[in-house]
This record gives sequence, structure tokens and C-alpha cells, in this order.
Amino acid sequence: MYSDVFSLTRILLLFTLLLGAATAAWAEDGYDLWLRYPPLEKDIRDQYRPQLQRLVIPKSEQSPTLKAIERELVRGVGGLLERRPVIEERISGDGFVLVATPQSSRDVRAQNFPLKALGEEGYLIRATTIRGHKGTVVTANSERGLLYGSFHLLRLLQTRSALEGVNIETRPQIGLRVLNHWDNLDRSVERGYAGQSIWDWWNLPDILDPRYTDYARANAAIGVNGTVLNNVNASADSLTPRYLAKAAALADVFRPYGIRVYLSARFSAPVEIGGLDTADPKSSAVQRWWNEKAEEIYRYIPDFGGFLVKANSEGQPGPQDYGRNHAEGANLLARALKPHGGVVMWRAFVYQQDNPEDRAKQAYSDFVPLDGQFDDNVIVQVKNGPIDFQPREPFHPMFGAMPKTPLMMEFQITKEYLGFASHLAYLGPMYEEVLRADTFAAGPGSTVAKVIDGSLHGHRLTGIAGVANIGSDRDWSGSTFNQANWYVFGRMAWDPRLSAEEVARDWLKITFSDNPVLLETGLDMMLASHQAVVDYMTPLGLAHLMATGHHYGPGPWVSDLARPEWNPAYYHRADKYGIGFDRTREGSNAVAQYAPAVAARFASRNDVGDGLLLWFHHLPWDHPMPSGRDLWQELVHRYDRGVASAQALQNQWRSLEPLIDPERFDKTARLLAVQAREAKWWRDASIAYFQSVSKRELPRGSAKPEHSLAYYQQLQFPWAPGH
Ligand code: GCV
Repeated sequence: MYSDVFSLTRILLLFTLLLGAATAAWAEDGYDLWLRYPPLEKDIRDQYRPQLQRLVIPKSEQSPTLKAIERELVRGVGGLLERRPVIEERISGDGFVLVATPQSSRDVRAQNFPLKALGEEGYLIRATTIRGHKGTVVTANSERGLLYGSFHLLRLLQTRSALEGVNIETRPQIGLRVLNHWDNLDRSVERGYAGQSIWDWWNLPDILDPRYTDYARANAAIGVNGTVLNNVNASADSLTPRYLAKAAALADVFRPYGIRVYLSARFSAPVEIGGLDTADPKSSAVQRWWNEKAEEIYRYIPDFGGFLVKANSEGQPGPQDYGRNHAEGANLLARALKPHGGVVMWRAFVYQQDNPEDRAKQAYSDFVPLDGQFDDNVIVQVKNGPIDFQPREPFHPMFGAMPKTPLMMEFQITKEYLGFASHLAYLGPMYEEVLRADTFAAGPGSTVAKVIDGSLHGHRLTGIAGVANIGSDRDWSGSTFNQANWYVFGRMAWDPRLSAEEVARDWLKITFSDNPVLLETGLDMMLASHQAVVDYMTPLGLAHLMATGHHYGPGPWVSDLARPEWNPAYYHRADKYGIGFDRTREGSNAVAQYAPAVAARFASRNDVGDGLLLWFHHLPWDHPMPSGRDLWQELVHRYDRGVASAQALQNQWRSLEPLIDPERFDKTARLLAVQAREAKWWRDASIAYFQSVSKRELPRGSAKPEHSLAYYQQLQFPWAPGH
């Protein structure tokens, strides 16, 4: 009896352990991103199963891309429907998914699908009948198109969309859809808040972490087709044979997934690793060096995408060191890459410490006069706003102002100025706001999206970059909701006309479930979150109020740094009488860099809108606001509103507890608590400071800051990440 009980106990214990292990194996740790394929709800599985019984992928040869497609579809359909599809060479019955180009399948050829307009990367997904059998076709002009189409098919299942009658035709609106990794060779990541770099440079090329493949899958699923592996504050060592071999190993992993590798190039590399005594673009030795370097790179990476360059910006070397301009610098590299089909993405993020001009104007002043002087394989990469990834900025005035030069967008996905990885800020609404902004460059309707998709000025070279928020953290981005920012970047890069809301809805369904309560609350949270951060950090168009260097937490009082434009006080200009940066004609006249219709709107206190009011105007504290409050009261109100929104995010999330797995629920709940606490810190510190300047009473009902201004001023964060 005793031994029976004992063995029963042991069996139970073993069972519990096994169960634990199984649960652990299935823990929702966020690793799967939008490649989650857990079984769908039973009724939905039952609907899909007859439609997805057989997978037909004709393979004339062993193409790595077709193999990747097959692996993904087997994994995805098998997981979501809990039934692996049968793999067939030819359609033999109903419920097929045929993935083929007209070249690889007679059945596709016979259907005469309208593929011409889909280009190299577009695809078509259509419900059809072939030789009497009903099924779905994914077709395209290239295997890359098939890859994107297959991921879209999986997305249809993940979002529980009907396959019956499906008829989707899509092609990317933008050619280069690129992630920029600000990753250093020692694995630190500039402005990275999700662990170390995922590139294990030291062990490459010998050790290929399976993560590299999953990275490629995740990007292909959202249409990203390029990656810049290293920081724009580049080390020339990235261009040495030792590191080229490492980059080549990554390129080999990414190639089947349609992803090209690019490198940030240090302009002074000919001196640093080439033994020359100059990097002057006019020197024939320098030109020869870059030409030979390009040839060498293409021996390692035959489909190398090209260079990204930060030059004459924040201490980086550049052509101006030799009295040459940005076009001369960019063309030097472009000519070396040209014979191999590579491009130069030349950044326009420039400002000079000895230039007294408003920082917001400097890039335009440097670049716009060069319009028409760049070679045709150069694209100028412009940040979304004229300063530096602030929570809210107007669109960059260069968009629309250089009709003869292709311009690409640079968004930041990592949240350098929006609470690092810990705050929830869904960036979809911010991207949407910028992409839809009307530059009026060629009359009304000249949106930023049309500038970067090339349609406004007829450019074929087009691009969009996102500074990655990816690191070695198990969930890649430091939080579940941060993944949505990587996701929305990719989706909007494919189609800049998508709304932040529809992308968020897809993401929620894929990431959690399609429970209506979850979707409604989740959407509310995501769509409110960016404005919440704007409100508690930089309301009413204020900018760059973050503490020095690491940009973590408030520092509006800072005014003693060497360069004027590094000081928050430079941006807010608050004193006893008022606050804001006058960029009208009476001030820096930055408004004049915009088309007249936009300039007039920005220059008008009444028309500019609350969101950018203090970006463009310096106003007295008692300036009347549309709300009936005066400016001081409105400022405090916005800070209060931001804190309330952060608290609401926390409460809304709590209400979802029964609908979310414990792992992701708990981590998100903890991060939202951090956000609520830090929102209050931002609010209290900012109000304490601005009150010390404005000498105004707090509006009735608004709480006094918890601590004195001196308390907030002495806080130090020497070990903040990403710096
Ligand atoms: C890579 C800001 C960031 C820097 C970054 C720079 C840039 O200034 O704080 O870390 O450097 O932008 O975009 O080049």
C-alpha cells in the first residue's frame, strides 16, 4: 500500500513536471512575433480545413526561396489548422493552394492572370477553379512575389479572413524597405533598449544563430527587403575582409527571404583602413580605393545592396572636411557601386555646432541647393521631422523641396525619445500623420507618401528606412507592444496608404486573438498611446526636453551644454513672459522652407493646430487657447491629460487579464506600471520647472508636483541603456 501510494505520488510528480515542461515549451514569450501559428478556434479551423488540404509548389530546381515558402506554409497551415497539408506536385483535388509563377506552372499559365502590373515583388492571391478542382492560387512574376504572397495567405488565416472568393492584387509602393540597425561591432546598440545586438559579430561567420533565419522570416512576412547591419556612426572595420566575411554569412541566410544586406560606410575609411592620407572625393587615389573596395565587397556578397552614410553630422567625417559638398561625397561612393547595381543612401541628418541658424533649418539649407547634382543611384535619406525623432514634429521641409532628387524616409522604430522600450507608444499614428501630411509641393494632395513612393516627381528609386528596435531580448523588442512598431513599419513601407488602425487590428489578432473585447480595448490603447506620450513629455509642439545624452526622463532646465542645440532650453525658450520657438518670419523663419500654403498655415497661430503650436510660435503664457484656457493652463492640462492616459492604459490592460496568456499579460502590466509612474515624473518635473519660470499658479484641481524642482534636477542615470 505504502509503495503504491509512493509510486502514485511519483507518477503524479512526473506528470506535473512533464506538464510544466510542456507548458514552458509553449510559454508565450513573444519570440514568435507575427509568425505565431497556434491552432485557431475550432469553428474557424473547420471552415478552413477543406480549403487548405493540399499544397502544390512546383519546383523545377531546388530553389532556396521555394523551399522556404514550403516550410513556412507547412508550419503555418499545419499549426493554425492543426493539420498538415499534403504536399503535391500537381493539383489532384479540391482544397489546393497552388504557389507558382506562370513559368513554373502550366496551370497558372493557362489562367492568364494579370501579373504585368505587379512588378518584381507584387503578387496575386485568388480563389479559382483549375481542371475542375476548387482552390486558391498564389502567383507572381518572381519567387520573391510568391514568398510575400504566401506570407499574406498565412496572414489571412491568422486574421480569420475568408478565403472564399479571395482576390488580392498588391505590389509594394516603395522599392527599398530597409531596417537600419544602429548596431556596433562590440554588440552594443546605439539607442537600443532590447538587449545586445542580434549580430554575434565575434562568432560570425562560423556560428549562424537560428535567430538570423527567424529575423529574415519575420521581415519577409511584412515585406522588408533590406537591412543595414551596422551603426551609421560607423566603424571602418566593417569594411575589412574579416568583417565582410561575417556580413556575407548573414547575407547568405537572408537571401532566400528576399533581404539584401547593406553596410554603413565611414567616409574616412580610405584613411583608416586604406592607408591613404586623405578621403577627399576629388582624389583619384580615394576614388580608386572605393572602386576596389566595392569590387571586393561584391566578391563576398554578389547582391550587396549598397552603402548608408552619415557624413558631416555629429562629428562623423564627410566631404565637407575637404571643402566638398554632400553631392560630391555621395557621388564618390555611388560611382564605385554603380557597375554592381548598388545604391547610396546618403543621410540628410546634419547640423553644425558653429552654425547659428535654427537647427530645424540646417539640413534643408545644406541639401536643397544640391538638388539635381546627385548621381542616379543616390537616394537622400531624410528623417521624418527637421530635428530628431521627437514625439511630435512637423514633416521635414525637404520633402517636396527636391524634385530632382529621390528622397527616402527615415523613421525611428526604436523609441529613443518616447520612453525607451518600457513605455507603450504605438507609432502607427505618428507614421500615418507624417505620410499623409500634404507638402503642397505640386499643389494640394502632394503628400509625403507621394514624395517617397516616387509618384510626385517621377522617381524610380524609392525607399523607406526604420531604425530598428531589435535586440537579443527573447521577445526581440523589449516588450510585446514594441513589436507592433516593427510590424507597422513594414506594413506601411509596403503600402504607405494603410491606416494605423487597420494594421493595429491585424497585429492584435495575430498577436493575441480576435476576441472582440480584446480587439476593442487593445485598439483603443494602441491608438491613444502615442498622443499620451506626447502629452506627458512634449505637449503642444514642445520638443527635445529630454535629459542630456541618454534622453531618458525630463530635463527642460538643461541650458549649459557646449552646443546650443543640445540644450532643451534652446527648444522651449521659456521665460517669465512666454514659451515656444518662434519660427515665423519674425523669428527663425523656418516656415519659409515649406510650400507657401503650408508655410501660411504653420505661421498662423490660429491655423497651425495645438499639436505644433509651440514648435512654430513663441507665445505669452496668457495666450488664449481654443479650449477657453490660457496657454499656461492648457500646458498643465496637457501634462495632466498625459498622466491620466497612462493610467488609463494600465486599467484597460488590467481588464484584459482573462483574455491574455499569463506571461505576456504580466510583463506588459509591469511595463505599464513603469509608464504610469514615469508619466507622472515627466509631468511633475516639467511643471515644477515651467512654473519656476512662468511664476504662475497651478490651475484649480491640478496637483502640486510631488517633489521640489531641485529634486528632479539632481536625478542622474549614468547607466541608462542605449547611450
Ligand atoms: C546614430 C540622434 C541620436 C544619435 C544618432 C543620431 C543619428 O542624435 O541621439 O544616437 O546617432 O540621431 O541619427 O545619426
